[in-house]
Amino acid sequence: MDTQTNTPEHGFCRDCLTPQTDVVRRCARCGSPRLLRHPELYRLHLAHIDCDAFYAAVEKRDNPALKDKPVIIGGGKRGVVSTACYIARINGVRSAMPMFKALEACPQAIVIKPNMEKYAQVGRDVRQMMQELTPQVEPISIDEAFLDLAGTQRLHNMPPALVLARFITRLEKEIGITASVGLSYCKFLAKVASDFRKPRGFSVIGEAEALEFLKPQPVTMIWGVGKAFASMLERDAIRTIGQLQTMNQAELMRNYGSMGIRLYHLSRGSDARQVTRERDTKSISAETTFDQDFGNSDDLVPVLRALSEKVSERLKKADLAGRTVVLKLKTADFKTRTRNRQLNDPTRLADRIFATGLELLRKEINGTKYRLLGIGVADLCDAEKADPPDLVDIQSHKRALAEEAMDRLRNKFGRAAVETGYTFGKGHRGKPVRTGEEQEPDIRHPWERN
Ligand code: TTP
Ligand code: MG
Ligand code: MG
Repeated sequence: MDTQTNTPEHGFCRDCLTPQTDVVRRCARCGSPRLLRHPELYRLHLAHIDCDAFYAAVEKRDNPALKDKPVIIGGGKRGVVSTACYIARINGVRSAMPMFKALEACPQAIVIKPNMEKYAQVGRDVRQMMQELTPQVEPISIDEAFLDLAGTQRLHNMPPALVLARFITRLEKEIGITASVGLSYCKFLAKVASDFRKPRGFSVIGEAEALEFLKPQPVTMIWGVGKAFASMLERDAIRTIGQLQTMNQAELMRNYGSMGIRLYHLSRGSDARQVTRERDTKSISAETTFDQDFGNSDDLVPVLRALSEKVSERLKKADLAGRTVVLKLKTADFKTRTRNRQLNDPTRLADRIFATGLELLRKEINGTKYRLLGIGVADLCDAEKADPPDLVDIQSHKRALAEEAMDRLRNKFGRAAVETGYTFGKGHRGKPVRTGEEQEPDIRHPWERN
């Protein structure tokens, strides 16, 4: 496939992904009119993906009888529309509209109360699929994220534009909802593009056309220009981005302070913000509820060791490390105790997590019986900053090296290949009644957080 030359007529079919080298109206292979062409199509790699009428789409997926009906998700405590499907939108229903108004506009609408847990789960499923495309995924809310696909051509054996189109077909088939894609060279225009032809849109804004594209657009298209700021600009008779393009930076700064700098750059399609991968996971932990209560170290320590290894494994997989070790215990009478200790340097090593956890645990072994034990790390950061060679504690450095060797063996031969003295033969690993997973990052809209 010739995906290197960026000739304007090159493109592909969004339904069957077949390359199109002639300017035709329909795909030669499947007949679909959904063809995508753009001179910069195979060069651009920064994308914004946003699901279409997200909550409503999930409800329609789960009840096919709703497919061709106007559906409104809302009601609940605040009595406003959370989202309306596109059929209801044709009738004038909008997000945040009071429900009585929405029903005036569209009396035949079917109103469904939001099921946040379900939407959050679908949001996580979508995000996980995104992470299979690139580690550079930055979730913005429950239904949208930025993705930087730079350098992924070799992994996927196709350019980012095609990877994205394939992703959308997978989303429709496997998750059962639709989304729109914006592809550009910067975050600002990728986001603008994804909003451009909803639903099931795929818009491309290239570098060469950015200035011309932005010229006639309203100032509200600029990130951070809300109603209040727009009316301030309106007082100065500024309505379009084109007008901002004619003003210099000093003038904009004089009139609008720090916002002036943003107006200057974004109006010219210049946005240097990088896609930063998701790092809002608060902590990574693992816990076990026993099938009987335990109070002595012989029983508790091997479990602590096994859980520390699990936490370390997850940290290593996510390329993260944590500075605070947190021990959690639940007593036989269901009281929860958490104890934590901050380390000098962030760690991702099972050995350090275990050693710190053990110090904390020793103080709690006093005849009390526990039904649950957990260990985790918080204050997460990049793995690069973790576990610097410890000049004072040579032993600990040696143990770190040994652990890395153990990891390599485990990767090669499986988890059970290497047992430490603490867990060997204790058999606790296979026995947890319930095991807690790491905390999920909060990808809800700010207004959904409490
Ligand atoms: P959006 O992506 O803003 O909207 P949407 O997915 O419903 O529609 P679009 O096709 O235009 O992207 O928000 C995602 C979800 O967040 C939405 O389905 C419901 C929720 N939401 C609210 O609860 N209240 C609101 O005011 C908005 C805008 C969204
Ligand atoms: Mg959306
Ligand atoms: Mg959204």
